Formats: sequence, C-alpha cells, structure tokens
Amino acid sequence: MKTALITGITGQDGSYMAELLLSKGYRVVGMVRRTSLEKFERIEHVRERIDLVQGDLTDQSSLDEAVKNSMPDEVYNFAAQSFVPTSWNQPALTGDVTGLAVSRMLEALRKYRADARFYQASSSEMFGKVMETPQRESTPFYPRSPYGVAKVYGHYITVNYRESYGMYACSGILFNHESPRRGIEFVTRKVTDAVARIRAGKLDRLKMGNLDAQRDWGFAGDYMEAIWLMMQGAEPRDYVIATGHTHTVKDLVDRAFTAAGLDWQKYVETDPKMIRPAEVDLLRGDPSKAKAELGWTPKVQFPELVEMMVRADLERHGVTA
Ligand code: NAP
Ligand code: F7E
Repeated sequence: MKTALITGITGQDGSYMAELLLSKGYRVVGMVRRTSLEKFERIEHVRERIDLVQGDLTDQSSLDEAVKNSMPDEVYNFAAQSFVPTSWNQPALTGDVTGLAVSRMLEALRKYRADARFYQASSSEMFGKVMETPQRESTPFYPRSPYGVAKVYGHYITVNYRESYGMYACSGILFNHESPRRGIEFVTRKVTDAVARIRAGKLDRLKMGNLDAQRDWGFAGDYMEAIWLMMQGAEPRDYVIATGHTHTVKDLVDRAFTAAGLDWQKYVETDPKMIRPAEVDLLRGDPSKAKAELGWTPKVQFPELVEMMVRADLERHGVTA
C-alpha cells in the first residue's frame, strides 16, 4: 500500500485529492495546522479514513516530523496562501508560505525521504501579463502579484531540486479550477453563493470587481486526476493543466444568474475598490502536452461547472431550483 502526504488537505484541492487517493487504495496522511476551531468541513466525509499530522509550512521542524512520521511515497504540496488579493495585503507572509516554504518541504524530503515523489502546486498566475496565448510549458513567466511571484519561486526551486539532487519533483501549472468546495472569496463561488442568497431572499446587491477579466476555468475533480497521473510517470515532468477555453467574468455571472432564473443586470454592480493593483487580463492554457503524454483531458466543461456550483449553493441555502 502506498502512503501519500497531502499538505493543504483542508483546502479544495487537498480534499478532492484525498478522495481520489483513497479510492486508489492509498494510505492518506494529511497535514493540518493548529487552529482554535477545527475547519475540517471539506474532509469530514473521509475523516475516519485518513491520518492527520500537525504542521505548518512556516515551521521547518514540523515539516521534518510530518515526513519522518508518515514516511510517504508521494507528497502533494497543496498548502499555500492562495488568494491573490490577500497577497498585496500580506506580501511577506505570502512570499514565505507560498514561496519559501516549498524549499522547506523539499529539504524535509531530502533529509528523511529523498526517494519520495514530490508534487508542487504551480499556477497559471505565474504567466500574469501573458507573453503568448495560449500559455504552454515554455511560455515565459511574468507574474503580476506577490502571489504570482511566490509561485514562480516555488516552481523553480522544484525544478532546481530535481536537477540538483535527482529527486522526482514535478509541478503542475494549473489554471483556475473550481467546484462546490471552492473558497467563498474566489470569483466563481462568490457569484454562485450570491445567486443562492438572492434566491433565498438574503441578499439584494452583489458588488464585483473587473468583469472583463478572462479565465480558463475547469473542474477541480478533473484536475486531481491529471496531478496523480503526473506523479506516476517514468520521469518527473511539468505540465500545463487547463481546458483550453476562456470566458469572461461577465459570462460567468450571466450563466450563474441565468441558471437560477435571475437577470444579473438587476443585482450586480461594480465597485472600483475591488479592482486589483495589477490585473491578469487573460489566461488560456494549452493542455496538449498533458493530453499527449498523460492521456488526460478534462471531462467537465464550463457550462456544467457553473450549473453544478449554482445547484450546490441553492441546496446549501435551502432553495429548490
Ligand atoms: P485553498 O482551498 O486555499 O487551500 C489552501 C490550503 O493551504 C488549506 O488547507 C490551508 O489550511 C493550507 N495552508 C495555508 N497556510 C498554511 C500554512 N502556513 N501551513 C500549513 N497549511 C497552510 O487552495 P486550493 O484552491 O485547494 O489550491 C491548492 C493549491 O493549488 C494552492 O497551493 C494554490 O495556490 C494552488 N493553485 C490553485 C489553483 C486553483 O484554481 N484552485 C490554481 C493553481 C494553483 P487552512 O484550512 O488551515 O487555512
Ligand atoms: O479571480 C476577477 C479578478 O479570485 C478571478 C486562485 O486559485 O486562480 C485563482 O486566482 C478573476 C480575476 O482567482 C471579482 O479580478 C472580478 O481577474 O477567482 P479569482 P484568481 O485571482 O485568478 C489561480 C490560478 C491561482 O493560482 C490562485 O490561487 O475574477 N474578479 N470580480 C473577481 N475576483 C474575486 N475574487 N472577487 C470579485 O468580486
């Protein structure tokens, strides 16, 4: 039986990856940080089938212990400060947790389990002010936020440990992926949750930022399959994981409101305070390397994804579609 250590198991991706690995017969160990109130909603349904270890990405000794005690065959490093606007408010913390901490994880592995396979959660935010469209593995990076800059560090330090020490260390450059478990501050969930609250009579206005931004949105569950395949290769390689299609935030808003029988123009207003200091205007990934080498293609398309999220939020708020 293989053992996997997942950092960020309480997050969106960690919870889907835990499910996937359990379904494949892995022993799953999740790293969680100490909080005054437990936040295990996303893993409640698998809680009895996984082991939890305490650790924090800012604390080397806790990472060492997590690795020593779990002796993983595979490590999925999902933990990060992952919200882009927060990265302007907390740039040093983001640099530490999202960037430098990747070195700490790699060092823990190098010391105690150098033959374990390591996955780093790289991001399309590294492409930022894009140098070409669609973005592929060879597209130069031009990050536009402290978050993007930190992810570039995490990406290259992973490449560096692969090349310096021969470790099986790889990165997935994942484009935005969403689900009913997406954090409430990210644009997709913010919109689908607002739609449900409007239908439940709990909200009458929705303030948004830049409606013209374009993103390549996929389903988190599909993307975890790609990551797992990446970790089973003959040699470690980095891959762009995306759908290859792009939509504006306005399109997302329109679809989500329409799915609940609402006209978005009656509820949505833009708030200049929500415009970011620097924006990533357009992301569209080219997943052809993942298709050719991993045999991976996304199953859920954008319209189904939005409908799935609206349906889940309507249910959460007790509204029948
Ligand atoms: P998420 O829902 O925000 O989850 C982040 C996880 O990191 C949570 O479990 C959080 O724990 C944990 N964490 C934060 N700070 C920590 C610290 N100091 N020590 C230990 N754990 C800490 O993020 P996600 O959407 O699942 O994304 C997973 C990873 O993929 C992240 O690295 C993200 O940057 C990257 N990524 C995401 C996307 C996307 O579209 N979702 C795309 C590309 C890359 P708590 O629950 O305790 O806060
Ligand atoms: O914004 C625009 C906003 O916060 C998407 C993270 O998972 O994906 C995510 O980063 C777009 C941006 O995600 C609102 O300006 C308009 O252009 O959902 P988001 P993100 O910044 O793309 C990448 C790949 C990651 O790696 C990150 O970890 O939507 N937008 N109005 C808004 N965004 C938010 N959050 N709220 C608004 O009201």
